[in-house]
Amino acid sequence: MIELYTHPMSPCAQKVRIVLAEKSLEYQPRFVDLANKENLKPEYLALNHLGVVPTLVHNKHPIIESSIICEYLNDAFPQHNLSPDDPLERAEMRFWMKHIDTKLHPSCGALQWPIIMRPALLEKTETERKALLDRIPEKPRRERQKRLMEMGLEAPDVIDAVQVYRSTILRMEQALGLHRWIVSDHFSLADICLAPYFQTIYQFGWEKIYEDCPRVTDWFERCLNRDSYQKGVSSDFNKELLSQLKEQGQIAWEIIERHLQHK
Ligand SMILES: N[C@@H](CCC(=O)N[C@@H](CS)C(=O)NCC(=O)O)C(=O)O
Repeated sequence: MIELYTHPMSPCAQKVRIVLAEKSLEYQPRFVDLANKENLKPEYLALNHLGVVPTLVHNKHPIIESSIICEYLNDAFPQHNLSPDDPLERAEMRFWMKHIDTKLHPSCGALQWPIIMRPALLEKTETERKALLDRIPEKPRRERQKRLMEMGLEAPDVIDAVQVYRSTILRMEQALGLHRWIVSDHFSLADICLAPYFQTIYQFGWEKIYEDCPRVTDWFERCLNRDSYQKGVSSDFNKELLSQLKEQGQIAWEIIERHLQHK
């Protein structure tokens, strides 16, 4: 029995959903309302003390941290292996996964959160907002959300985020010149863990950020066309939602473009 605590727009939850689909595993999705901070309720914190999605529950054991969940699923369900046999390639895959967790993920949050989550919090009173944000368990995340709450896309975090995205894209372009997928000619967890961060670009219509990188363009097209991506990610984005996100993305693009030029 597998349960996944998830949110449709969470890139870390999307990675896990792609792995589940690659492995043809059935699971029970449990929606966590992040905009209303359901992730900070005691019953959720009892499962995941960091108060974030995703959380996988397998045979009643909660497993947290998206990259660890992806590796866990790959180990527990060995059919259709998503990790290279070669130790060097496996190390390279883990390097990408670490880069994603420590750098690309917070960057994606800085770009996406002001557009997706901030509006719901703005509807609350200042006291309610403060009370909710004060409950975020980890200090760096708490402080960052407060900055993003106050300044939106003008927060300093957003400048760094755009630069991290851009340098990641350039490194991917190099890697994809050497092999068909990120770490070898085989699709791996490195591709799975990167792809959702390009969903953010795609849903907001920010593809200009990699328009000079033909290999990255082709790589994302190939990810997008996989059944696992369609099932794990695209199925949550209907036409209406996509056109609403594109509209919001267009407004934000002006700021992103300005940050791209920031050296
Ligand atoms: N390192 C964690 C990061 C998880 C994370 O930041 N999740 C976000 C959604 S993508 C979340 O739950 N945010 C809720 C919040 O910040 O209040 C992982 O990879 O699982």
